Amino acid sequence: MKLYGLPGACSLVDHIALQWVGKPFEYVAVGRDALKQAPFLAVSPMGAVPAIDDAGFTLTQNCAILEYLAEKNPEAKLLGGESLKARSEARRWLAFCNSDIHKTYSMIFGAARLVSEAAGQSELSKNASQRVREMYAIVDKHLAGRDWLSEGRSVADAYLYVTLRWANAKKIDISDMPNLQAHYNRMSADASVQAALAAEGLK
Ligand SMILES: N[C@@H](CCC(=O)N[C@@H](CS)C(=O)NCC(=O)O)C(=O)O
Repeated sequence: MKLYGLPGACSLVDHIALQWVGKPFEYVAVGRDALKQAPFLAVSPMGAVPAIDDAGFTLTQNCAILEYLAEKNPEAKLLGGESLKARSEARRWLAFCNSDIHKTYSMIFGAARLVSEAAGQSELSKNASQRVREMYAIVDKHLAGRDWLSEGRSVADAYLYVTLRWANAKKIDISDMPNLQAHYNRMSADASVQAALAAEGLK
């Protein structure tokens, strides 16, 4: 199994998941320029990470990859438990992280791709940051009195964690959200998370 990623990007979610699975895999860091060049485009037509290659089977789109890893390795309980309720709850928060939180960050990271004027870019970035905070407030409320988004630890927790690293980088203040901060600390203390970060040259 090969995982194609960019250090600290959303592919870190899959990297953490593979560490939780605990089976051998290879992490391939794709350079920014290589993303849009033919060899990688043959794997990922959007020129985006994550992508996996599992014995010749290539797959893109983060949720599809995470579901693939979960189905292939049921013993790792990557969907937060065995019950339908636990798995559905993990999928709910996975979708929220991927389709809502992540895509709003894409407007912050990619403001210059979407708007040409500097003033417009900074307005987009400011408003998207506020929107991210509103989404985090929903997650903070859900996490009250619980350790994980679903019944047990799941790939949704890894996704939330990766976006919270972006919050730090983009100075999005979550100091008024104690449950979210506790979740971030819980994930930071996880040996598999630390191993994935170290392998990507991060801390
Ligand atoms: N819908 C895709 C989005 C993936 C995505 O946005 N990847 C980003 C990194 S977090 C990327 O590769 N960006 C490079 C680019 O688009 O140029 C998924 O869920 O996998």
